[in-house]
Amino acid sequence: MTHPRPPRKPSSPRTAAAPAHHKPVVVSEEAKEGLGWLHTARFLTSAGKIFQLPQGDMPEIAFVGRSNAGKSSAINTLAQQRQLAFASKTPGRTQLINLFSLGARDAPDAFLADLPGYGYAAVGRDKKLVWQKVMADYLELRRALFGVVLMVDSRHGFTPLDLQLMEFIAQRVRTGEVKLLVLLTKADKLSKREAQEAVDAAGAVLGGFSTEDSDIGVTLFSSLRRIGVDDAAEQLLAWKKAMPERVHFELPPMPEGEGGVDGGDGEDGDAQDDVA
Ligand SMILES: Nc1nc2c(ncn2[C@@H]2O[C@H](COP(=O)(O)OP(=O)(O)O)[C@@H](O)[C@H]2O)c(=O)[nH]1
Ligand SMILES: [Mg+2]
Repeated sequence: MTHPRPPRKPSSPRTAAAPAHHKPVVVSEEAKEGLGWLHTARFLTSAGKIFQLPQGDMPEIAFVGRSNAGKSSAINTLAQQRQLAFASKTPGRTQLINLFSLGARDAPDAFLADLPGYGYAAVGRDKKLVWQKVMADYLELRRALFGVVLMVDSRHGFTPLDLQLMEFIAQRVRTGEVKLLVLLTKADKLSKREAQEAVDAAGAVLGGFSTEDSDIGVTLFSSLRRIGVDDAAEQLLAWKKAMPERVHFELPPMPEGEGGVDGGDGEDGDAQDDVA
């Protein structure tokens, strides 16, 4: 299998993101196509353990971020579905990885993985170690991981846990094996100047991961005001177009018992994630 060239060069962070208060009137064809693709997202399975996820060569895009960063909202906004992703409100519930399929129903072309939010204030050291293990296992086992979409609250910038996550993926990001898109979320809360500062600060962090081969993007984002949605959709479509031709894939049988929809917790998509 050949590795396709990244669609976009140079691969340094795209700091020329749309200004926070700019409402685009014209939507590019790429953004439309990207949103159309993302709209096909449908729930496939949940897994409490990485090894319960379907194996195969399906390219996967992982959504990661600190609890409350706006990850569920971003997924719902990009998929244009109100309740696709939701936060569990039940304390002590096993943290789940939710997997969604993208593309035609009979021929999915990618997975979207919603990984557990991290950094929940009430979580102690043990839970943090569990999270680290989950992330390490995920990155180890998901060989077909194609890209990571990292949600960072634009008001706070990269937190220590975000930087830790970056270290987990750094090697594969630097080689371009894993692409990275950083959404600076809740950009509607920032003034123009603060928005620019947020973009600059993120660019400075991401510069440390940028190489000739890397494919790293950053954009201001707001689910509330639809800032950066078209940008993100364009970027994800570019990823889709760069995905390798799949050799073979069949959906394996669903794991018994564990997993399944996080029933009953999904009514309030705004609830805060919990890594308990
Ligand atoms: N102002 C603003 N608030 C947002 C935005 N996106 C999410 N939120 C709020 O931030 C909180 C956490 O959002 P959620 O998507 O559940 O975050 P998650 O824990 O990362 O999945 C909720 O109260 C949301 O209403 C946004 O674009 N703008
Ligand atoms: Mg959530």
